[in-house]
Amino acid sequence: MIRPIAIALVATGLATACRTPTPIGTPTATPAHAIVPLPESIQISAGRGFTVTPQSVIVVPRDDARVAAIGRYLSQWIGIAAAPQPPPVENGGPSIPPASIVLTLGTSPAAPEAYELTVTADRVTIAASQPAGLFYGVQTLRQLLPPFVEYGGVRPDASRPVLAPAAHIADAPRFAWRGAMLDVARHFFTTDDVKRYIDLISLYKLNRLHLHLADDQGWRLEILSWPELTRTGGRTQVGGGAGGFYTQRDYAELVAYAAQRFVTIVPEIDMPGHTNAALTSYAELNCNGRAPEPYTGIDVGFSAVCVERDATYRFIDDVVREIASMTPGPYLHIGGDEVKTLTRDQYAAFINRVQRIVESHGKRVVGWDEIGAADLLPTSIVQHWRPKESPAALAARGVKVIVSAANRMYLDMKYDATTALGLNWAAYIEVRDAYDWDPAALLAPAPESSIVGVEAPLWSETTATMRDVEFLAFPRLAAVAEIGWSRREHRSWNEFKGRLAAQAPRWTALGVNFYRSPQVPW
Ligand code: TNX
Repeated sequence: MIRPIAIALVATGLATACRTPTPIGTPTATPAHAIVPLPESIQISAGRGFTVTPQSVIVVPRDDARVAAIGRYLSQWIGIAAAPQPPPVENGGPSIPPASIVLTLGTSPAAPEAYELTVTADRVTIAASQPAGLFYGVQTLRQLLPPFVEYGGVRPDASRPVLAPAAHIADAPRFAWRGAMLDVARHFFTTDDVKRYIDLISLYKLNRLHLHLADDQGWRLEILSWPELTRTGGRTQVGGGAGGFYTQRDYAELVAYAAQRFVTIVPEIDMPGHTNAALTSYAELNCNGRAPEPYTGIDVGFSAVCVERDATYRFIDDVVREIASMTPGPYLHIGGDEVKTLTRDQYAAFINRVQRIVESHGKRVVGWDEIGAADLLPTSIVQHWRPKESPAALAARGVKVIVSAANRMYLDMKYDATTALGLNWAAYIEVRDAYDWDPAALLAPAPESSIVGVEAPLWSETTATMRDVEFLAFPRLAAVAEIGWSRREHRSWNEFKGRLAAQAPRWTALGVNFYRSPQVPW
């Protein structure tokens, strides 16, 4: 039996919703709903919808802090009282007040991250077997509500009701790994910037934030046993700006913020290449024992730690140990890309040794697809990025793959030749290019189970501010989210572009600087 804690809503809207059902897949200028990513099954009915009223409560089970936190998260979008109320008890048992939003954790739906959302005139119910499922149910409900809820702290009144259409949704993701990567090394982004990115990606049910924490141009995470990494290596960025870094406390704050939104932080320390910031901080990591000058350009491939020196492996062991101890998630990304100064044997031996270091600190290796040249541990995950290297051969070896194909998923690629920001070495990627393809085709004939999921990297050579980042990420990140979550056979560009257009007022309310692609009927 549920013993509810009631969270009172301050709301007065009383209007009703009336929608006509529209089958999924029908191209339509005014979609029946604008949920991104597309749920597995959705029925919107013409009946009276749900309206938040002054009597509405968000009901969460007692004694479950995780679900209570999800209830508080939902409350911020719909104008809310802060204090939980004791359960109203009638006839000796708890009763649920009218116009409630009820979050229940049970045994069904059983699939990881799955949820079921039912909206009727007098109640909204979200059911899941894991808190993550409840969180995704809440994100879906948020998208059924009017875009103005995104301003936050809305106090609805009768002239502007907060309502959701009557609906039944049963939903679960296609892939377990639905990621975004932010390069905080080429340009530094503050903890507030990163939190904003976490907020935006989690609206679309992405669940991994890969932070590219070290590269030639900057080292961004405090390592107590090697303090010059941030003291020296943290002070630069592309173009010569001041750079910056996260203290271990900042990082813990990011990990916690992400966890509340069911996002796992995946820290990356790129090695053996892309290491000039470390090499300039510590002379002993260089084969010639001399520290190079700091680097603020955008070339790649010129740097590498000295793979023949013991100091290098002491350094890596210390760095991995400290990061592993601050990272509750199971993954540690070791980079491994674009090394032009080592032989193949040197490179493979280095990756083999680093894999064992990472494993000894209890973490699972993720690396860019070049690490396929090493003897991969069964737990290691390869991140496919180079368009010309097929990941099918890796999958045939039984390797698990994250698909980040640069010509489809790199958010730092320009939309077209006129885009002011970004690069174009892999492709121009308009919104349709980002959406209208499928990762399973890249790995065929290997089964879909070889794919852990998808991830969209955003390299920051050309992006200095969050405004820049948002312009490249939106709307393409929403396309990536749908590829990661929704079934291939349910996806169609013609239908998607209508739902994408309907995100615009939401993004405007959130202050997102998005690209108004001519392909989308905004
Ligand atoms: C390739 S993707 C890189 C990065 C660059 C990016 C720019 C990868 C593993 N390496 O170092 O920033 O291209 O698009």
